[in-house]
Amino acid sequence: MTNPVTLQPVKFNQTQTFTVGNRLVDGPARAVQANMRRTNSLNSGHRACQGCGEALGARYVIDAAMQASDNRVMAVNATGCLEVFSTPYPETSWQIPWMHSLFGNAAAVASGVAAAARVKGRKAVRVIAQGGDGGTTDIGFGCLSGMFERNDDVLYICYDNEAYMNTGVQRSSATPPAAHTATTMAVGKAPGNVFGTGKNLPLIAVAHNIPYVATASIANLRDLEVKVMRAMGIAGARYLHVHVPCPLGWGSDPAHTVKIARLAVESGLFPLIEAEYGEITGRYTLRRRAPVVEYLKLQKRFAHLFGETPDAGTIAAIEAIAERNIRHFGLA
Ligand SMILES: Cc1ncc(C[n+]2csc(CCOP(=O)(O)OP(=O)(O)O)c2C)c(N)n1
Ligand code: SF4
Repeated sequence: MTNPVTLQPVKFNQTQTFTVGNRLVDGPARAVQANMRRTNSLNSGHRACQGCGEALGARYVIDAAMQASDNRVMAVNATGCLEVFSTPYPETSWQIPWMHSLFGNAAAVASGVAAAARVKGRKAVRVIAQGGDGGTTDIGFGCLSGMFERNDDVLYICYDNEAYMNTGVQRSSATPPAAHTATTMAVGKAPGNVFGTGKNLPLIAVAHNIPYVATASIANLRDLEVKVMRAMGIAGARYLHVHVPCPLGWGSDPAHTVKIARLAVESGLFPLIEAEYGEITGRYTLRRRAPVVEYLKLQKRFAHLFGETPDAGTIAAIEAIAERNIRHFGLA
């Protein structure tokens, strides 16, 4: 299916940033969050921590999904921070039909909701599933792979904060090498998460040859919106993996959330790519190559690398990961 959604670069010369609030362009070309008719579908009053990247990402995702579907979104949410902070019983911040699944079965529940909508003839209803990296890359992985393999008509969004944050920062298979968590070695020769473990879920999704896969970041919110809208215009299984820094789990200043996300992208550690039917079709090329250490130094989970004698070997190994991403995806 061809997809007409295009990204109009933001042209605010005075800001030189990735700002999304472009109110000066014509209505239809405006960013969703700059549109007076945005739905505010993840509304105020939720209990996310100050500076939560996941709350910011979900807000942009859900309003873009609503705009792209003429407000006909049903969402299924795995257990995790997003679910817990948005729905303290008996309240909810969601302004859409929203269902809490178990921790590991959001993809399967969403597949069932999409099938029910189809059987009922509700063709306009669009189903999304949401989960954290633990719910997606670990316990929910089998259900998600099945959803991909059956090409179920669901957009699955993984909010990747690189650990199980809701339950106290345990390691997941998306935790990066050397990062300290509650369940990685705190001291010793090589503290933090071990190298060579974990999964690259965006590439695993690409290997399922599904219609659409993309990575996105709260560092570039307009790009995130556009990818959601593209995905919503495609039928079948789609996967969006969004990088969302977590001040509590990463030990960072809440004011630095977007800065840290940007450093992850601009250093090459978190590549922004798109793929259709198993082929890489889009990549974000780096504007200014940022040093990996700038990214690491803003987070206490990497503080053990920067003692009196910095751990040059481990830092170089992390830099090599960024280098490989840049080479592999052609980002420079
Ligand atoms: C079967 C099962 N095991 C464990 C839990 C406890 N649990 C709830 S949320 C969660 C971690 C969620 O981590 P993640 O999916 O990464 O989302 P985040 O909170 O980081 O956004 C865990 C372990 C559960 N609800 N169900
Ligand atoms: S623990 Fe992290 S992901 Fe969870 S609400 Fe706080 S900042 Fe957000």
